Amino acid sequence: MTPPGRIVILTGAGISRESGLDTFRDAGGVWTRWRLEDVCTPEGFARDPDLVDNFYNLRRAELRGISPNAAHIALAELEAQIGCEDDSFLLVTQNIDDLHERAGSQNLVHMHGELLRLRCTGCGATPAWHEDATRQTPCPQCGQTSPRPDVVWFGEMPMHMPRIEAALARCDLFVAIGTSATVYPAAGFVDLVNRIGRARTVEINLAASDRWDAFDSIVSGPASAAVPAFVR
Ligand code: BJW
Repeated sequence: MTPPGRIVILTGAGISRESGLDTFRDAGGVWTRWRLEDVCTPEGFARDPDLVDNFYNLRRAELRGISPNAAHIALAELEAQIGCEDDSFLLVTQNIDDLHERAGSQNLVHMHGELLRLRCTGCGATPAWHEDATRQTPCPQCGQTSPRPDVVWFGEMPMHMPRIEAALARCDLFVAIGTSATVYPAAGFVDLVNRIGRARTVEINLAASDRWDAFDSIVSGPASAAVPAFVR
């Protein structure tokens, strides 16, 4: 691909599907096995923190023994090829897994947080965390035992929004990969670009998302084939 200028890539659970992680809303997805009200809201955490710890411990365990796929690698190669000074290439992921990092991506933001970090509700530190967490897990910074997953639940503000919105407003190409576009604000990024930006917009997905008609073009197919073909 001839670099078209500034690029913002948005990824969702579909990009990690072929690495072995379930999506949320497809058949057999995470929300068919867990009630999101129980494990993905501040209210659910207040009601039963042990259940939420268990949910994220299982999700953390799923990361062991899996690898980035060709889609993650193609995005890391694209970043290396065009550089990322001043967010000229910004990878925004909704995913809390670390597969983009493992593929070599550097200029990325996790707007829904990171599975391999805890957040201390006492001092706010977000230490790296690869083990099972319990209610007795101490914060390495302040020693308090009040951890929560460093993830964004429904009703909470996604992370890095000013930086993301600034990049969307001035990019030349916006590509959404493997996301159902049901969860806001990410689902509305294409509208923001269409309203105040200038970018060409492309959706890459196995099946058309809820917002397919807001994009200039659609690429259908599994991410591991469609993303390398698109970026090369
Ligand atoms: C493949 C593939 C392959 C499969 N190749 N593709 C009413 C209207 C509008 C908004 C709201 C509303 N009521 C409430 C809201 C707000 C709410 C919201 O959007 N709710 C909707 C459900 C309606 N949003 C929030 O609360 C957010 N916060 C917020 O809005 O704050 C206020 C604010 C105001 C102003 C500005 C900014 C903010 C927070 C949302 C937090 C979401 N958290 C989760 C969990 C994170 C931690 C964890 O993982 O446990 O994030 S929920 C879950 O959904 C996770 C995902 O990141 C997110 C999106 O899912 P994703 O990635 O799209 O996955 P799927 O499964 O939905 O789709 C997979 C796709 O892949 C499909 O399209 C497949 O076809 C495709 N696919 N295999 C390519 N091989």
